[in-house]
Amino acid sequence: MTYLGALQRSEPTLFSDATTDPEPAIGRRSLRALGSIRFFDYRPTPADVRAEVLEGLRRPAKRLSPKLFYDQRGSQLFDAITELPEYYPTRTEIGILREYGSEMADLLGRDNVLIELGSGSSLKIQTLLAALQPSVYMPVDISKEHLLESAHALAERFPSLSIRAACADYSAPFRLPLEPDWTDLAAFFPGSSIGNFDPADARLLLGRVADLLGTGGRLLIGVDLPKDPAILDAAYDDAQGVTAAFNLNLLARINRELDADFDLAAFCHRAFFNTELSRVEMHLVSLVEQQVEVAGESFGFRVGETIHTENSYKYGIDTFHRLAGDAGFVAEKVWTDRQGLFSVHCLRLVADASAQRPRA
Ligand code: AVJ
Repeated sequence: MTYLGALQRSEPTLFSDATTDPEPAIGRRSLRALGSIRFFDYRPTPADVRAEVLEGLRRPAKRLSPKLFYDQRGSQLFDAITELPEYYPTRTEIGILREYGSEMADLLGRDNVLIELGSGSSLKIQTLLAALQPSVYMPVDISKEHLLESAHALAERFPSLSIRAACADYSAPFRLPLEPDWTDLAAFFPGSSIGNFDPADARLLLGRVADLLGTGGRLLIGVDLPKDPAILDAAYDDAQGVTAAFNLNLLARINRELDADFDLAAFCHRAFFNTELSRVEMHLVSLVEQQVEVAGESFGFRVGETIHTENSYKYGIDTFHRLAGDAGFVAEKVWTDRQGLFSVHCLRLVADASAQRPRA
């Protein structure tokens, strides 16, 4: 198996083990009528998910990766979060994309292969597609059903768009269904999903994106800015309890998929801004002393003990530029909203980053 990197484009048989689903089972719409969607499945296996969950729960400070939020239900709950009055990032970023879209397209280049990491519902890209006119749009997301549904909805709105959807976990080295002769690549990484990685892992991920793009490649990336902790606390602990349901769904998912017996009523959602580390943390707090069985293994919880489920780092503009610089990117332009809540950066890869960086 070859991962993202220099070898990738010169190895034609690379993706022969991907499954291309000719007619995904969502509704009765015919693929042929929708133009071109191809689907590639590089999802983590159930065994991978089990191993990762058990590893996280065995730690003295229990943790679970935020990528585990996004099963079908979790993706729906996330979409509901993006519409909450308290959750400013989505609407703020979309406002920035609407306002400066044509300028962004000028910098990113047109008629290229546009890769979106964490595409979710592919709503944001729709504000840019008319300006960007990519030759291929490649959404990458870990949530299979969500990715398929979004690709179909997009194909209906943009019938001439060529779509290659890849279901993959980009938090580790990952593959993409690229063709050897595709040389003009650009990447879009919205939503401040980069904030889910701690800075060292964020550097590694940006480095993998750099390897993929090659010198001269452009990355358009959304980054949430540090701000009044009261705004952040509300954004991650909304009055309607949607974020709490999103966090607790992680336990419901583990119950469903890993034969576990988490009692959802025995845990509660906690979110707060950690000023020192400039990150919002989300935890699930055990309300009682309890034992939980997961895939045949027993885990003890003390009263008040937590499972750390998410970090969402907030980077000032200069701090983010230094981080991206470590992966070989230079800042071409940064846009923010008028209130200074959120930023969108256009970065350009100045040199062959793989030559400069130590390999992970
Ligand atoms: C998907 C990483 C952008 O960190 O704001 C929203 C996820 N978690 N509410 C974020 C999330 C709780 C979100 N990102």
